[in-house]
Amino acid sequence: MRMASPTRYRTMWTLLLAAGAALACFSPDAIAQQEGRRRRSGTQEAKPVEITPEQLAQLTKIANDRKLNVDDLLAAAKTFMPSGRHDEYVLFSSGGQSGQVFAIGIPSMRLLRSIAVFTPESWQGYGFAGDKDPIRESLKINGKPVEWGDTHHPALSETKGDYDGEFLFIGDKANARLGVIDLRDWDCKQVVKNPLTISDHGAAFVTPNTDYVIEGGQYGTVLGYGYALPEDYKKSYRGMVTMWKFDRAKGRIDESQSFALELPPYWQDLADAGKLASDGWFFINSFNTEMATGGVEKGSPPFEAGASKRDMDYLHIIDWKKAEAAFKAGKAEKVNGFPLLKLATLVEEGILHFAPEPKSPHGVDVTPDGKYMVVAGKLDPHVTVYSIERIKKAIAEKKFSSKDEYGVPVLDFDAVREAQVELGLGPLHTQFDDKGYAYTSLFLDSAVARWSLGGETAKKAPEGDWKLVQKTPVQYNIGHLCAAEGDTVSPDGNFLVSMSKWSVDRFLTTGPLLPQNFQLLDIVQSGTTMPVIYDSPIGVGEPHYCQMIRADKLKTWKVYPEVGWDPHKQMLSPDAPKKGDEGVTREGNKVLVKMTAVRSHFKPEHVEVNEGDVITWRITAMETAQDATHGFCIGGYNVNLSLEPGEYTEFTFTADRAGTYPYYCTEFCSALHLEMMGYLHVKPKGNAAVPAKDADHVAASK
Ligand code: RUQ
Ligand code: CUA
Repeated sequence: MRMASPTRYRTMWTLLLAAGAALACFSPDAIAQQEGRRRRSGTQEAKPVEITPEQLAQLTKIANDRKLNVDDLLAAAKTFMPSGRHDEYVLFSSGGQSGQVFAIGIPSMRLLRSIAVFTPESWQGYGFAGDKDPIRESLKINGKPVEWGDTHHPALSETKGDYDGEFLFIGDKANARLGVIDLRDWDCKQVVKNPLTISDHGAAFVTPNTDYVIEGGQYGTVLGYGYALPEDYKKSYRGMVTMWKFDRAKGRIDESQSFALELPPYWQDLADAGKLASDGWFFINSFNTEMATGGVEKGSPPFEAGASKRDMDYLHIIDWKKAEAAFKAGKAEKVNGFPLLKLATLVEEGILHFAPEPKSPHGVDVTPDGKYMVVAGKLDPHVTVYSIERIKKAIAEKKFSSKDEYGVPVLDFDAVREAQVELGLGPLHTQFDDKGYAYTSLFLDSAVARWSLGGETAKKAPEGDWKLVQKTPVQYNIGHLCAAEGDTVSPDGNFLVSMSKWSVDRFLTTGPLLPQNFQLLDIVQSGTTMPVIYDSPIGVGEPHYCQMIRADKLKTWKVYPEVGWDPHKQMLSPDAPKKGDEGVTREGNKVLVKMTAVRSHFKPEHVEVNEGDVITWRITAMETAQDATHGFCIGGYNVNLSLEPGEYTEFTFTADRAGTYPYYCTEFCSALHLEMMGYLHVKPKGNAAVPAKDADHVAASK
C-alpha cells in the first residue's frame, strides 16, 4: 500500500475540518432561512441535511480530486439548483449588440430565456411571419430596415419605487429606440423610435410609478436628424432627454403624450429617477462639457483628451413634474413632429439646474430612500454624494455659483454636496442593499467596493457614515453591477452580479472573441466578506446593465388565457380559427387559410394556391397544456412561427415561387412531431409544369 505523503494528509485533514465547517451552513438557522426563501418561490421543501461519515469522506475525495477548496464547496452549495427547484431571482440582462434581453436565474446563473426585441429571432418567430411582418416593419427607421440594437439598460416597471413585475423596458443605444416587454408572456410588444436623435444612452429609466419611461441621450447631435458640421457645434448641436408616457392599462408607450427636453450639447450619460424624498426629479450625468469636437486632422485634441480636460462637469437636475406641466401648458415646440421643451423654456420655468460634478462621471444612482444621489467619478476616484434636501434648498435660495453658456444656473457645489467617498480607480455604477451599504463598480481596479451610506439614511451600517468598507476583486473590468432589487426603495441584498467586461483566462478560449463574464457575489451569507461564488460566460453580446427581481413578483402566464389569444393585442382575437373553421377560401387572388394546430396535426394538411396569390394565413394553437408549443415553418419562404399554447397568429405573403413546399412543426412536440406537417402547393402560372430551376429551389429549401 502506498502511503499518503504527510503534506497530502495534512491537506486532506484541513479540508475535512473545513468541510465540516462548510456544513455548518446547513445549520438549522441557515436551513430555516433557505426554507423561507424556497416557500417564497413556491417550490418543494427540502429535508434538513445529515451527512454520514462516508458521505463526508466522499465529498472530501471529490474536493481533493477536483482541486476544490472549501470556499469552492461553499460557493457550489450556494448556487447549485437541484433539478426542479426554482431560482429565487430573475436577472433581466441587456443582450448588448445581440439586440435582445436575457433572463437568467439567480443564484444558479442558468439562462432561462432570450427575449427578442431589436433583432429578428427565428425560434421565437420574431420577424419571420411572412413578407410584411409587423415586427420587421416596426424595426425600420426612416423606411430603412435596422434589424439589430445595442441594448443597454433594462428597466423593470415600478409601483411606488418598487419593481412590480409587470413590464420591462430596454433602450437601444445605437438607434435611440425603446422596447416594451410585457412580463405576462415575456414578449416584446412595442418598439418606439426617438424622432429627435439617432443614438442615445441613458435609457431606460422609469419614474417611481412608471408614469414615464425616460430616455436620456448621449452624443450631441442636430435634433430631429438635422445636419451641421463641428464648426457649428455650440450653435447647432444639442443634447436631449425624452419622457415617454407609459399607458399601463394598454401596456404601451403613448407617443402622443410624450415629449422631450432640449439640453446643451454636453454628452449626457446615465440617469436615474428620484423616488420617495426625491420623487418628481431625475438626474443625468454629463461629460464633454468642454464641447470638444475632435478633429485631430485639424490640430484639435482627439475626443478622449478634449472631452476630459475640465475638472468639473454638470449633474443635470430636472424637475420633471414642472416639465410635464410646461408640456401640458403647450410650451413645447415641434421638432421633426415631436414636442420639445427648448432650453430657454427649461431655464425660464426652473425645470433644469446643474450641479458641478468631478470629472467625466459615469453613473448616477439614487439611494433607496431617495435622499441622496451617488455620482461615480470614472476619472475621479471618489463617489460624490448629493442631497436632495440641499439641492431643493439651494434652488429655493438661488445659491448659484455661475451660469453655463446656455444660461442654465449652476448650483454651488459646496451647498449641494453631502459627502465624497474615495473608493479607488474608475468608479462607474452603484447599487444598494438592505443594510445601509452601497456597492460601486471600479472599472480600472476591477473590483466591487462596499461602502456605508450616511447622513439621514434610514438603514445605517455599523462602520459609520460614508466609509469604504471592503473591496472584492473581479475578473476583469467591471462595468455595471446589479444587486437583488438593488435600485428600488427596498433592496434585498443577498446577491450581486458583476458584469465583467473581460474574461481573459476565466474560461476555455473561444477564438479571439471571448465571452463576457457575469460573476455572482454573495453579499449576505458570507457575513463580512463578499466572495465571488459563480462565473458565468455570456457568449452572446456585451450586456450592459441588468436588474434582478424576486421571482415570486412575476405573474407570468403559463399558457395564454384563452385559445385564440392574440399576443400582439393581448386579447382574444375574433379572427382566430376555431375547430371546424379550417380550410382555404379565395376571393380573386386573395387567399385565406384558416388553420388549427394541435398535437400532432395541422389542419388543413394541404393548401393549394396559384403562383402570385396573396395569402393570409391564420393559425390557432389549440393547446392548453403548459409547454405544448408548436412551431410552423414554410421553408424557402422565410416563415417560422412559434405557436405557444392558445396563441393565435396571422401572417401574409405572396406565393411568388411555384412548387410544392412541405410545412412542418419546428418544435419537438410529441412522438409524432415529424408527422406534424403538410404541403403548400403553389401552382405555376399558366398551369405549366414546375420548371427545373424552381424544383431545385424547392429541394434546396427542405
Ligand atoms: S453604461 S457604457 Cu450603462 Cu456604464 Cu453604457
Ligand atoms: Cu408540433 Cu412538433
